[in-house]
Amino acid sequence: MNNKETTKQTREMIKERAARIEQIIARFLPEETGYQRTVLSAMNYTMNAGGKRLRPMLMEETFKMYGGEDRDLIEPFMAAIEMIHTYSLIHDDLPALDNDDYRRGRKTAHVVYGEAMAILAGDALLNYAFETAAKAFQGNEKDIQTAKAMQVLTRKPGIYGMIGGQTADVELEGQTIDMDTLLFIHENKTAALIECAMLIGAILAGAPEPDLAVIEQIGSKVGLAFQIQDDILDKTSTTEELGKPVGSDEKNAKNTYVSIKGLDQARIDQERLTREAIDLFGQLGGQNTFLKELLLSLTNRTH
Ligand code: GRG
Repeated sequence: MNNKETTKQTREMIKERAARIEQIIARFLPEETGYQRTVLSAMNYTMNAGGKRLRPMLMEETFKMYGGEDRDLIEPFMAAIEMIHTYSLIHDDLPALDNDDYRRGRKTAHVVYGEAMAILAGDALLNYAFETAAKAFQGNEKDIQTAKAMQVLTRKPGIYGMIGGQTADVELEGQTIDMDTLLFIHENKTAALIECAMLIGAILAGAPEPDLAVIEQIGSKVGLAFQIQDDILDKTSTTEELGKPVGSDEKNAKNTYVSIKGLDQARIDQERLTREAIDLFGQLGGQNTFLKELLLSLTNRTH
């Protein structure tokens, strides 16, 4: 799983899946018509700017791991989670928050559409995500699973998840914090959405109840590792490679894994967490080799 040949093959598989996810997302985006077309255009502008599409990919692969086949169930949720993620990026870049001008290699929504419209586009994407996910209800026995997936989609990005973490992150900027507080921030602002993606994939495929707790733990470790890598790249990468400004954390006096533990320890912990996540797959009923390779590839991601 670690040799170069597999890595190249995995990279190609990731590219192929991301391209298919682009097509799925495109089918769920709103038409830019009517008096509200400016906000619709701002939503689509950031949704269409690319991005790795990691969350829908993790959702789909977890779904497949449990033999999920019904595309009408999974695809609305795949589009929905990318909408929620994209809303969080639009709001995170606003002048009142990180005040960043570039994202996904493009000018940010508030630079192109103005601050008011960017706020509305973020709000609209969050709401439209639930409108989109609700399309998975089919009026049959599967609706019980869909309702359970919907509960996860409403909770993990909220005050007991992403918004909760973001609140502490913003409020504690410039202050010295301990590791437990940083872990609260990272677990919630970033890992919660990764957990959300994987849990929904498992639930919609009918995974056994005991597996869900393990999936949540995998998502938590992967999410933390993912945020540590984000902190590392903000320090070591370039704007061209990342498609967003580097040094944003320092500019905003952010507490990061790197600022507390240093680069070397951050790298060690990030790899350890990924390894622990992969090991947890041994406790699951389902298996998906590509999913494990995808998670491993995140340890050396460059953007
Ligand atoms: C409601 C005012 C208001 C703000 C909310 C919740 C929130 C803003 C922001 C969430 C926090 C956040 C942006 C965390 C960062 C998570 C992270 C590492 C994002 C980058 O994800 P990638 O690398 O991005 O998957 P792409 O562009 O590839 O999709």
